[in-house]
Amino acid sequence: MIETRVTQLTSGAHVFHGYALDIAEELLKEIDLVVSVSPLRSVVTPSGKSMSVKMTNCGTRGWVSDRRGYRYEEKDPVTAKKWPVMPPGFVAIAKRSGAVAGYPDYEPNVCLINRYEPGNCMGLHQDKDERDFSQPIVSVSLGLSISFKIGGLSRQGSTTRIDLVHGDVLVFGGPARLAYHGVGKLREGEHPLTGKSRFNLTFRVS
Ligand code: MD3
Ligand code: FE
Repeated sequence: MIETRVTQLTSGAHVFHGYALDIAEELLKEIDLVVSVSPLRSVVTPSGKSMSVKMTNCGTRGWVSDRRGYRYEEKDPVTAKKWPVMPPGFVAIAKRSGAVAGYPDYEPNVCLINRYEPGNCMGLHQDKDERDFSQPIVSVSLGLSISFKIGGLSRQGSTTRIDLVHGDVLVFGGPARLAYHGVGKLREGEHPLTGKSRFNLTFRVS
């Protein structure tokens, strides 16, 4: 990688534009492998609403949601087996992204895979089900673009908006680790590598 354009969204939140472009096709093949073992599924929130985005996980634990709450589980409740191992391309992009953002020892144990189809969205929320907030979250966007919003530590207050495009990597550490964030509705479109969809990988230390 010869140069990386970086945009700071808020204190601790940075976009590394196109940082995963060189590995995007490998990541998409690896997503297919993970999904063939632990399929994408829709989940309900504790209040009983179904999330529009479909999701699965790989790594030593996985984020799950049902009427009982949000939590990490060692086994996939759908297959009753361990989650798939994190594929090598996932490990590579997570480590490279942590390092470029100033976290040279970053070793996430979980990757949540979200798949958006047109009309799907994710409302403003915090990621606070993990056990170590000193470690950043790395997010990789693949396929169709989406509008992303990030605010501060309270739901009220101003937000910053940016379009996330194929290959973008975001790193959220320090004060941004617990920031409110969400994405708008995925618009209709066709991406040469993903068709009518967007994938987001979020690497976490849980
Ligand atoms: C800022 N995913 O899975 S990615 C999520 O596009 C999630 O699928 C969105 O929010 C998506 O929890 C947004 C960017 C992102 C991910 C995690 C964050 C931003 C974040 C955690 C803390 C602060
Ligand atoms: Fe989130």
